[in-house]
This record gives sequence, structure tokens and C-alpha cells, in this order.
Amino acid sequence: MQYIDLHSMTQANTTSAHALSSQNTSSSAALRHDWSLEEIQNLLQQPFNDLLFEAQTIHRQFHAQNEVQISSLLSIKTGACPEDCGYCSQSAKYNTALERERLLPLEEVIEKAKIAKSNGSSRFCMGAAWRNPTDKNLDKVIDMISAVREVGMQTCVTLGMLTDQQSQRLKDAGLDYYNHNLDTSPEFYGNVITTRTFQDRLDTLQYVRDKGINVCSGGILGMGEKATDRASMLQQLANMPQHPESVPINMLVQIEGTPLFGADGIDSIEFVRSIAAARILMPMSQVRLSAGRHEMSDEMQAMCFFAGANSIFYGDKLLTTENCETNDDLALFSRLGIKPSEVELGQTDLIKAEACHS
Ligand code: SAM
Ligand code: DTB
Ligand code: SF4
Repeated sequence: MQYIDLHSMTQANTTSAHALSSQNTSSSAALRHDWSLEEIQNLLQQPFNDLLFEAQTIHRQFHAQNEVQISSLLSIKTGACPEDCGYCSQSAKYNTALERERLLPLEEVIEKAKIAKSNGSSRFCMGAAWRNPTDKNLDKVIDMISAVREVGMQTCVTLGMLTDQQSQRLKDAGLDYYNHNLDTSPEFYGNVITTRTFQDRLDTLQYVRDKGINVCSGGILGMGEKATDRASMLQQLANMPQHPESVPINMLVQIEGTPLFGADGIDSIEFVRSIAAARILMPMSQVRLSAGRHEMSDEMQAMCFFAGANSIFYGDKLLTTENCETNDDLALFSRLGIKPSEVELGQTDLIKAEACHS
């Protein structure tokens, strides 16, 4: 298996990165889908500078080096979720003092999308606290997707498990991305969630992939998992037949009342290492520095961008918890010389199947 020639890519500039991210990659690199756990563990354990150098070098071959894609989040249905995800403020099983809210009216969603767009976000992600949407609920979400597209933004939804037919309906509605995280390794999974299986998640992702919707899938670090679990989760993502177009890496936001409140967090250097490994394993994917930025120093975020993170959630709120202040994000971008990436609507982000087979 041929892998990326590190020596040919140190001079990559913005123009070539754009050319590559428009999927003209098959001649320059072969993306791998056969990583062993041991290889990933070795990658994660390299000397920090070597790991970051490799990640940044690969980053420059595939992406504009000083650009970060920005998405905004909106919880369209909050709380009272029947699932038992041990990290989540929205599970009905835990006493988290969260106020539940029914599905938001369409007008409110449009208004929030317009605000997000005027603040510079290119993608609007709508999340619902459901195990899975009913077909009636999906009708309403489809209206939201159409309306947000009319606002001129890319759309993403995260609604829980889907059927094959529901995935087709979302594709027909013009949905750009579906977010469904693996959350953690298959080995640690049972410590976090018992009401749906790891395989259920893979099944939903397969339906979404088969319909040609961009896949957004990643996980959460800092839930008390071991380093092997982080390697194993990354292995699951990297060995998918096609890498997710977007890979959100969340740092657990600890919620009082949930089983994971008080879990052993993750060391910041270990977190940056995981971002770097995600970049190396999935060179063409957007790696999103997701929940938990609020707890990170500017320096830690800067390290994550250097390690290859090139997407964030922007806006004062995530789904139910605080995000960084937008002014702070803009100030950090300015200090780092980072620009929000411009997204052409209608452009496909799908990583072409042929680019993924060597
Ligand atoms: N209910 C849907 C589902 O679980 O598929 C969609 C919403 S759910 C909140 C989306 C993802 O957000 C979860 O899979 C998890 O990875 C992430 N998430 C939720 N709560 C979090 C927390 N407290 N800290 C970090 N990430 C979290
Ligand atoms: C993802 O990976 N992170 C986002 C999004 N996908 C939906 C959610 C983060 C939620 C953080 C906790 C909260 O605000 O409730
Ligand atoms: Fe429900 Fe999603 Fe929270 Fe799990 S992560 S409890 S499915 S809202």
C-alpha cells in the first residue's frame, strides 16, 4: 500500500490545498482503510513534535493551512430523551435540571439560521434529543432543512438512529451532512450507553453513506476511557470504507447529574495528540474541534489547529451548554491569522470513493 509522500508536501500552498480539497486527489495519495490498532497506538505515542509535524505536513497537502470551517448549532428539540448516554444533559434518565422543549417552530429555526449566517457560519447544524425521529417529526425537520438551505447555508442534522427510508427522505430534501457519532471505542461503549448498540450506530451511518449524504461522525474524549480506547475509536473511523467527511472530536462537557460527571478527564497533550492522529488517519476529512473548547486555553486550541483541526462550532451555545464567546473566537482567529473558510453552496464535500481505494 502506497502512502503519502511526506517529502513532496512541505511546500503545499493554499492553491494546491484547494485543488486537493476539490477531490482531485487520486494521483497524489492513497487513503488507507486498513490501520491496525498497534499502528495507531504507535502513531499516538510518537514524540509530540514528530506527531505534530507529520499531522501539519499532511494537513497542508489536503487543506488550506490557515482556514477553519465554522458551523453553528441549534437544539431543535431539547431534553426528555429515552436514551441513557452517560454524558448527556438531555437523557430523561438523569436529573440534570435541564428544561425540556418541544420541537421548535419553523420560524424560530429560520431566524436562528439567519443570525448564524450573518455571524459568518457556513453550516447550520440542528440537533434533536430523540432515539430516532418518527416519520411525522421527519416531515417537520425536512421543512427546516429546506428553509435553512433557502437562507443560504449548508445543512446538518443529528436526530438519532435512522432507517434506510428516512435517510433517503433526508437526501431528497437536500441535506448536506448527517451527524451521528460513534462516541467511543466498541470496547468502552457499554460503559457509556446501554440503550443502543455500537452496531446500531454503524447501521445508521451506512444508510446515510449509501444515500450519498456527507457523513459527520466522531466521538468524545475524556470520559474515563483508556488510551487504547481512543486508538480503537480512531481505528473504527479510519477503517470505514469511506472516511467521514467531517470528524467531530468532542472533549466531554461534564454535566452534573449524569453518570460521567466526575469522570477522569483527558490530559490536554493527549487530546492534541488525538487530533493529530485523526488528521493523519483521515487526511481529507474536516476534523472538528467540537464540544469542550470552552474549557480549553487559547494555546491548547492553537495546538489543535496546528495538529490539523480545521472546523469548529461557533456561537455562544452548543446544544444545551455554553460554547466560547464569538468575540473570543474572532480574537483568537485574528491572533493566529486564521480565516473562516468560504463554502460554495451546492459544492459536494463527499470524499470520492475512488480516492479512497489505493
Ligand atoms: N440525539 C441524537 C444522538 O444522540 O444521536 C443527536 C444529539 S447528540 C447530543 C449528538 C452528539 O453530541 C453525541 O453523540 C455526543 O457525541 C455529543 N455530546 C452530547 N453531549 C455531550 C457532552 N456533554 N460532551 C461532549 N459531547 C457531547
Ligand atoms: C457533536 O459531535 N458535537 C455536537 C454536535 N455533534 C451535535 C454536540 C455537542 C453537545 C455538547 C453538550 C451540549 O451542549 O449539550
Ligand atoms: Fe438522547 Fe442523543 Fe443525548 Fe443520547 S446523546 S441521551 S440519544 S440526546
